[in-house]
Amino acid sequence: MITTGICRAHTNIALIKYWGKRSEALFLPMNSSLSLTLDAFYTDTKVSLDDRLTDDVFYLNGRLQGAKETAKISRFLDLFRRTAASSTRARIDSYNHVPTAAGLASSASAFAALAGAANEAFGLRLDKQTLSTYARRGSGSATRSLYGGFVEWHKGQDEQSGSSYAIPVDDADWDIGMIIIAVNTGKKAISSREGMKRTVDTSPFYPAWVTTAETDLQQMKQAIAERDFTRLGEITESNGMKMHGTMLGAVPPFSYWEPDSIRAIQKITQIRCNGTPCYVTMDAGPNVKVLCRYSDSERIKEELLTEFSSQQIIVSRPGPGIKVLSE
Ligand code: 2P0
Repeated sequence: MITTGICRAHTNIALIKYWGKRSEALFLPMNSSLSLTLDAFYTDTKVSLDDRLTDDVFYLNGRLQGAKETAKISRFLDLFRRTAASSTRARIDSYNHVPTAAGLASSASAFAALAGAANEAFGLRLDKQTLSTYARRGSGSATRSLYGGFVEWHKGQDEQSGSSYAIPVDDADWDIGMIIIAVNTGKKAISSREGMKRTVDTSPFYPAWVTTAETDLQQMKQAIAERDFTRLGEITESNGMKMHGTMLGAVPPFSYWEPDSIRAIQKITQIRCNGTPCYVTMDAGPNVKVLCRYSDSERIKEELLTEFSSQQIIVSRPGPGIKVLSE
């Protein structure tokens, strides 16, 4: 017998960053974070439970994946198998609609879509908040992809896995946009997992990051409630810069920035000085994301075209939360 579940999840970009774990095993973060889900990038995943299978089988964009990739997915599905008291193996078919040219990590949408599809296939009927705690165990940022618009991921208490979940903050339907400037889409030398661990373990700036991230989060939630775009942008830019600052204090120090990242930041600063509000944020890689009013996005893109090619610039509106699909 085959039982299936299909789910779509969109990726998200953090405006208050998640940087550092207090439990690596449970993916419990040191600080709460807040993101914007994006419409332009998503993953569709189908989980087919098949009692004839002796192992999980994982296809990504139509290609059969190797032992290492499949083991990661199997470990994740084990969480669902445990809850469902099932030992049935699955075939997983996943399609990433994230242009490789965007240089965005797809782990957020990937694990959120897989969690949604597994929830359906195993017939668990877990609510979204609970499901976000499962998605978290695949990749921290996936926690936030359960919901659309602005989403908060609560750090939770102590070692209590169930207390670290996502909640929707605002559906972001008030002229919000994001522009991705793809500076370099190659694989990075230091994974975010490794980078955050080194920062937590060695950077003297890290305690200041944890303290100020909480204040930034409270102020950002107030700015969102008041629909104060300028304040939202200012906090976004400042929080992202602080996260990157912690890495310069690590031993040995490291940075994800490249010369073109700085060129993009300077261009955005110039556009802002000329009167169009737009603010930069960067993740564990060299690509630059720009928070802007969606109504300004084409104008900003025009200006960026003086420095970057049109393939390097992708504009997105806010996106929705996970959606169960049918065949
Ligand atoms: C974020 N990043 O909040 C932060 C900002 C990168 C910089 O979440 O180890 O792939 O799987 O939990 O979620 C990227 O790290 O890390 C990330 P794991 P993840 O979006």
